[in-house]
Amino acid sequence: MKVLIIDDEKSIRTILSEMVQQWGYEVILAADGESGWKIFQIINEPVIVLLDWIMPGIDGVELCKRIKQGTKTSHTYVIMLTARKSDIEDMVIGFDAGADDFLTKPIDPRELSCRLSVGSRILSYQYELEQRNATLYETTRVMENIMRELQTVNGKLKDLSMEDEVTGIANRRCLENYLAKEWWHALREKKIMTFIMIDVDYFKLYNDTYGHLAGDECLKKVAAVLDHSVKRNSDIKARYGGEEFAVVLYAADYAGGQKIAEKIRLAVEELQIPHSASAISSYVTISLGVATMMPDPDSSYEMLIKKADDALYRAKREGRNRWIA
Ligand code: GH3
Ligand code: MG
Ligand code: MG
Ligand code: MG
Repeated sequence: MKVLIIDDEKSIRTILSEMVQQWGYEVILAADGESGWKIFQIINEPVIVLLDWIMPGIDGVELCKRIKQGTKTSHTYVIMLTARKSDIEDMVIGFDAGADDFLTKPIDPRELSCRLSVGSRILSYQYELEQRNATLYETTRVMENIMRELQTVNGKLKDLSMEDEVTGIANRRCLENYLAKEWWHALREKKIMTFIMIDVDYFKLYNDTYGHLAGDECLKKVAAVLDHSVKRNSDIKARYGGEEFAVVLYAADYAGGQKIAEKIRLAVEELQIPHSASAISSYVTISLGVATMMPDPDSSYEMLIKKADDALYRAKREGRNRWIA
């Protein structure tokens, strides 16, 4: 631990310095307030300042104020040295200036030793606390950065998600991926692709009557029907958007596609989800458009989707709760 002794009297500096050094402290001497202040400013570690009260130029109280207003306050323990028998008023002035402790001249070595120990103890404690705080601060920064990274990653993962959040079946992105891959697969293997576009009938009225949450529940039930009705791994069932779903069958023939469409239509009807506002039934129903294509180099799956969409439109026009192929 460093001890900075600032006193204008050479004899006192000498006596203090000898004692303090003998107890294992590292001593730095200053002969007046001005040089004491200069030296203090370049010390960058915990230091106990033995500070004479009465000095020409900058006196002890003034210097104490400067020291304690700086940023190194917690690294600095100031013991004021006063020549007078310590009177309360002086003490108040000194403590107001930021002094941590007092010693009255002539200085008793035993008292000085004790007070230095106290100062040293407090400084070490404060220093350690500060180091821990700095570590804590650093850790917090790191944690904050990690949290930010995690959020970005989460966002990216969400963007990459292949699942529809409401119904749990495949989402539009997943369907597009499937089509992009399986279209070429079917082209190579000369297999038929069947696309079934599905739309809930009068679903706006359903929401208006039962509320949006009930609407979501209804969509989950319809999705579950698709999930149960289409089982082959080479097929896919997906939420296409809003209240529209799509089923793609790989290598199903024309009749097979229609059979699945009817199976799905019937299964939804048989759920008997009440729909009092529907113009065609007292239950929720769906309309389906079925399209079939054998991929060739001049066609694309977009054409298949368009065909299914057109068929769905006709199913709607022709009365809903039906499939058109
Ligand atoms: P149509 O028989 O002609 O299909 O009539 P429709 O009312 O079903 O069709 P429209 O396209 O007018 O309305 C679709 C409704 O689906 C409107 C929208 O509020 C609702 N919808 C879309 N996505 C969701 C969803 O995720 N949850 C709920 N609850 N409703 C949805
Ligand atoms: Mg003096
Ligand atoms: Mg629709
Ligand atoms: Mg609809």
